[in-house]
Amino acid sequence: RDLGPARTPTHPVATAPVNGPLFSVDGFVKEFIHELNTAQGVALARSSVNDQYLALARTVKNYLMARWLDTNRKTREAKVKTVGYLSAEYLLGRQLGNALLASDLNEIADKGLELCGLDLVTLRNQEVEPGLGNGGLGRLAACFIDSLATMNVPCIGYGIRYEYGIFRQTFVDGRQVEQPDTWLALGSPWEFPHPDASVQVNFGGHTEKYRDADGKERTHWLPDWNVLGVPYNYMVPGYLNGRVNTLRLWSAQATKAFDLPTFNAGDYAQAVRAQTFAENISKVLYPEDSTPQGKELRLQQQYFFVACSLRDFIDNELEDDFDLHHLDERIILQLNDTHPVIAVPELMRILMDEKGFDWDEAWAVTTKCFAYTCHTLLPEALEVWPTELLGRLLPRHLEIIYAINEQLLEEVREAYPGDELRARRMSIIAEFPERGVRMAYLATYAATKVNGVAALHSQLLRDKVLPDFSEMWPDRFTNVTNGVTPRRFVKMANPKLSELISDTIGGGWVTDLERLRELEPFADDPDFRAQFAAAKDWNKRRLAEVLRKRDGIDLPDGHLLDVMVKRLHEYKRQSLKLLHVVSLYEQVISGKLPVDQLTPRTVVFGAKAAPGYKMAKDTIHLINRVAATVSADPRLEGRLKVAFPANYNVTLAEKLIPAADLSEQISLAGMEASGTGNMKFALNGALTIGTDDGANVEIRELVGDKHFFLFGMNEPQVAELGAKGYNPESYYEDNPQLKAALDLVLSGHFSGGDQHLFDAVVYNLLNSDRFMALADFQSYVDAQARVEERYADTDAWTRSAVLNVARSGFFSSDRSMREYIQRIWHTQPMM
Ligand code: B1H
Repeated sequence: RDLGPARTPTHPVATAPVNGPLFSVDGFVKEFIHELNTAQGVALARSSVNDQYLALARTVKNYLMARWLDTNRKTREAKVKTVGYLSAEYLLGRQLGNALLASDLNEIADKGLELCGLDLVTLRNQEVEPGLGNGGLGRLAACFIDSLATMNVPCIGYGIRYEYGIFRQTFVDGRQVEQPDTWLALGSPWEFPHPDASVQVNFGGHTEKYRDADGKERTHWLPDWNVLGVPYNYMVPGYLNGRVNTLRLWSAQATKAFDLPTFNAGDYAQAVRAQTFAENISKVLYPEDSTPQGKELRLQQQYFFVACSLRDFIDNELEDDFDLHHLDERIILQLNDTHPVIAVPELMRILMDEKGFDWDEAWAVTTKCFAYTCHTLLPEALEVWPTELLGRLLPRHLEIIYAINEQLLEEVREAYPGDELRARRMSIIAEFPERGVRMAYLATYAATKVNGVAALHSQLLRDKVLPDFSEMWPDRFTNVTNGVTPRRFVKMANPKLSELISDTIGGGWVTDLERLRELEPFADDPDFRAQFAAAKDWNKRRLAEVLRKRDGIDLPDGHLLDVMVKRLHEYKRQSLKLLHVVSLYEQVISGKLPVDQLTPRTVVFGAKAAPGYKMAKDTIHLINRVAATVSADPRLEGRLKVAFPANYNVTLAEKLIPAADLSEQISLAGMEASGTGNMKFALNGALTIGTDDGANVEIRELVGDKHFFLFGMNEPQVAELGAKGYNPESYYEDNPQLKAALDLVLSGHFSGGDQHLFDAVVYNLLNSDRFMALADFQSYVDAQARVEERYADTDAWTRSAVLNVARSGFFSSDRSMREYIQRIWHTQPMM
């Protein structure tokens, strides 16, 4: 974009960026009323809560603005290496609370609003969270950019500004019904659109060869359609450090508003078709978690944001005369899963076709600029784009991918002469079931580093998903265990616990989470434990209020709060949790278990199912039916309750996780790459019942076996059982407790007598049970008995909970970022 010649303002006010006069309550009130009057155009007396929220958001934004402009200027001047985080998802959660926290304005805002007769909590609750992600992968991106800003590391997060984020889940007769997520409807105060900095993105067409002035053969892409990418900038404020990084999300727009001749001819609908078509690209987030569907629009989204981002960085972030042979000195592009991997051939294309590099030069630069994170082990989650589709949409990129593959295969054949099978296995081009591009292989071949997201996952990645690559390039593979930001998920979400921690060990833990270790001795201090338990109780009461208002759900007092919140997926095994609930219930109503021996327990589920994932949706339906039946049955005397609040999201997580006693992390071993919810629970003093999977392994190692309820097969045992031949029905036949639970579902007890309503779920477990829930059932039930035993001893439970907090400091995303910086990115914090 043309910024024109540099300006040297003569008036002193113009040289210093604006800085809101917010250092006092008075200054705050002035600015807030000013925003309300001038931006919203209303008087305080006539303003709506939304007006007030928007004015408050702008007031905080104004305060951060000087720091943002300053950060940008300093980073540009320093010409340091930047992290370009490429992610199709950012599950940000609400912005206001985080911005207030990062700028230390909570107290001032609270007092200032009170003087206006307003209440900060009410205004904060007005914000609709930007749900621009599905689950863990998108939330991880949000935690990472928070940590980088807090650690003073230059980073631009690049992604898509979906007009509709993850769908809003509602239940109709217990079944999931999706509503569009209209997060922009009431105005979005956190974004800064820059239509003047739009970039063009091309699609389709064909390629041509030609000879350049030096007689070298070159290729030229002649696309046949294009769209504009409009950047929307978001602030990413560091915690109390004055740094504000940028998240740049792209929105698609038609290059031409409409086709005038067609319009003049009277065909209005036809005249605006191109516009609708273009704008579809950033219209909606694909609501698939872990199972990409391979749709054309999705490939368009992927190329769209990646092309915008590379163009933006090269043209707008680098100096005009920058020598791109040294691009790796200024950026490291982190590929958040395979979704942005089309950036690899895009950079090759730019360097060769636009900048005149020859192949080897371009490849040398490209391979230094990318690093790749894999987030899965499920084969169906590994993206393979049909060459037919890719070639139609991006003909030049497909050519480049073929050429990359030729080079790869040549290297393989040289390293392993005669091993043609190996070459075929490692080919980026798959031949079956149709010809397709294996994006994970392309990423692995092009990247400086490839990492998994927990120790076990990284090991399995090497051994099972990419064994040939890891054999050929062992040093390329590494692990960085995921983390979560302590700012949002402890300090903000759990103010009472945070206060207790800060009163006990000082406030340094918020940016140095390992300091939580200093709490260890206090696990044995009855006074500390009492305060710790009081914070948990406060969180439970707060949750009860939220669930009552939000969902009409009553949370009973004094229950063990047992929480399973995450996307609904068979491998995560919500059905196993449900079988445990049904089993407890069945034992009571059949008289096998006296009701007074039941530990009073409320089980909370939160889960969205991908709209096309039938088994997941049926499971939701069953959970809701069980919840209704169990919670209403007087024979349980209120000692067992199941609650399933709809539309689990970041906002609800911030209330649920701090209140939980028990964290359910029960995926089949070897299936959950890491998990990050597991970390949030442990840091908020919940005990985990979990399998030896993902980051659970590391949580258990750190908090200690005694303070973690392990159950189920480990990964080698799973592999062994699979190899031997798994027969789920034998577990049903051999285990009367399991049989009784499944039979109760089959009897129609939860479905008003309909004996077939849940056949799909039950017979899937009995006949196939791909994730071996029945095999782990008994072990799970036994572990739950150990949970109840510990819970009965309040002191012992609280002691374990304190130790979970004290020993989980490792799971800060600051630590994850430190590892990426040192082992993968080789970037420096500034100052
Ligand atoms: C994770 C995904 C994912 N792994 C495809 N893979 C998607 C795959 O839209 N898609 O097509 C969306 C998401 N998400 C999760 O990443 C893992 O299951 C978790 O175990 C992990 O904690 C998280 C962050 O690394």
